[in-house]
Amino acid sequence: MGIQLYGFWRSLASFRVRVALKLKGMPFEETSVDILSGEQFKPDYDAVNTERVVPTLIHDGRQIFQSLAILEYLDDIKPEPRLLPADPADRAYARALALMTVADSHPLVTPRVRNHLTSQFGADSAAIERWATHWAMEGLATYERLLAKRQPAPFALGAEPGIADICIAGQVVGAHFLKLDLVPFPSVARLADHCFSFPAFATSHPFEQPGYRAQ
Ligand SMILES: N[C@@H](CCC(=O)N[C@@H](CS)C(=O)NCC(=O)O)C(=O)O
Repeated sequence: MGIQLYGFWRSLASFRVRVALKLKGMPFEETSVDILSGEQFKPDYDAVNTERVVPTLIHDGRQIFQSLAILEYLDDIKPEPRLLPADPADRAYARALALMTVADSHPLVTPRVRNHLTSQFGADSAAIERWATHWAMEGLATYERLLAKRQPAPFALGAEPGIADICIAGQVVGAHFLKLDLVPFPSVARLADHCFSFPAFATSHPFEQPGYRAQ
């Protein structure tokens, strides 16, 4: 039984898992769950992932969810090429960079947060855009400060791409959606350009997925 990914073209977390699978050369089939129309709440998907978010990876009859947990699972079942470095301090740094997107920045701009801002606080689409732009810029600025202290060479932790690069590239994908200028974030922009020169990153971009719709 092959690997199945439940994802959505627009989802940054699905992007992260697609890149990881492609870097590791693991073929997969993606099933789309339209999180904009509420398919994540349907009973069929609730049975797959009762958190009601994408992505979910199905492997060996197991349901694995949360993109960072999926990335680490993939490293466990297929260690090469490694997504996490072996050195404990480097592992901690890679996880820290990854979590800035996964835990700090991205959760603030998900559909459930945008919908809540609209339904409970009356935010219109312009206000939502300002909200998303603010948190996207905060994330980029944080990454810029960090990467300026430890310059990517050429990836965040050295010669090979890993979880940090995947998550930083995802933060830049968020900037692409918002059409943000990356000039104030030169280290981030350089790292992202390098990432997107690799097919695993480029072909995983939301704009390249079936179902992509321009805003
Ligand atoms: N921390 C989770 C985030 C999962 C998540 O929020 N996914 C979004 C798409 S990127 C989603 O399915 N949102 C549905 C919603 O907000 O209702 C991960 O990294 O997998």
